[in-house]
Amino acid sequence: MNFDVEMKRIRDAHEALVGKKNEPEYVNGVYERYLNPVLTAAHAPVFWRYDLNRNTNPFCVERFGIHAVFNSGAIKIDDRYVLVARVEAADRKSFFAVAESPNGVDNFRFWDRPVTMPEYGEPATNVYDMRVVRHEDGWIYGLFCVERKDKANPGDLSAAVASCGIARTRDLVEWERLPDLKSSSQQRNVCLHPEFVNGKYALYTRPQDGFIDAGSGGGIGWALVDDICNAEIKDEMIISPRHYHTITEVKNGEGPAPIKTSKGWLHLAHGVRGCASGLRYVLYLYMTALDDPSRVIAEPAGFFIAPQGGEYIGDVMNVTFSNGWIEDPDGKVFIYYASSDTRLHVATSTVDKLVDYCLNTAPDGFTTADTVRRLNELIDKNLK
Ligand code: M1P
Repeated sequence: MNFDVEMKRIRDAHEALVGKKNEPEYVNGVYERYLNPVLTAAHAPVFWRYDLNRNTNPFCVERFGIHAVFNSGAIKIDDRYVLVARVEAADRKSFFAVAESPNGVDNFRFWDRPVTMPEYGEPATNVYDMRVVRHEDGWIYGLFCVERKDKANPGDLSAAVASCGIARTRDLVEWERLPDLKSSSQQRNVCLHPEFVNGKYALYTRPQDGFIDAGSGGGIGWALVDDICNAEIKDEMIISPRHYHTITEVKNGEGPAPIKTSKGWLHLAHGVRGCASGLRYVLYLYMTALDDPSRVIAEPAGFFIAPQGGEYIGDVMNVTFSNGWIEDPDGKVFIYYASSDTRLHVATSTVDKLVDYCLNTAPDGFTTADTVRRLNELIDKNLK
């Protein structure tokens, strides 16, 4: 093996992948799905994976394995589309890394170094799924899941505790870690509302009894906190509940911070149901009132985005998940969603289309009879 030839092959392949133009693939009237994932494990820089010194790596062996790049926070900084991705190393530890693109659909390049997130309290075993929010207080916040071993069950090596880590930054490089969210239950999928509500910080929460099971946690919650530097949930109410025989039967969770529109706050969330092949994660939209972001005003039945084709396949099958979207000043929306905990995709839409979808798609009637009634209503209208 010639070291230079092999290293050139690796670099050329990486450059071809990162520089590949992306095209919209599937149009359903609401959004366009793009053909290529925007981030994968293979997008990780060559110098993260290889020792580039021929003396210490004579066989050109990968020295650091990157397994997956998926659930990403998203934010527009100047003209750049910036993602704070969940990168999972071969050792199953996730960390955050920033990647940016000039157009939001391709050419995403990682910054040279991953995020070095300061610890709070007992060091986390794993961190992931950051919701990045530009808050009206002037800071950019990152709220993310912090996973630690459940010390109450020392014999069960899969027993873990999930809580919400909170950090803030001005540049996505230097992060100030704030105390983890205090909550009487475990928490995952917590997201900060971008504006103050009644002078307080507002959180979308997801209370859960166990690390995996939502249990008595009834759905997506809402809580106001006085001080983000010492955030504690005192009162929590469920605003997007789970329902029997729907896409949210097992659990659900808020995605990125909602987008403010003239007709209400637009939300993206995930719903989970169980089936013979395991859990199925799909994405759905709902809207809340402008004057009260905790009051649901529209919740279309069913899923908005679900796995299709190769998206079904990956480390954790049958999963679509999103914790990042970006709204352009002209109303175009870039929805970053991951498939099967393996790779990250983009779909594009507009605020107008997403609001139209929410306000003109009937809610779930919870019975077959109601579904057939809704279908007949449309048929009647069209055949009249
Ligand atoms: O594996 C699917 C997803 O599972 C979790 O989501 P939830 O808390 O709703 O079950 C998260 O670990 C998420 O990262 C993951 O994509």
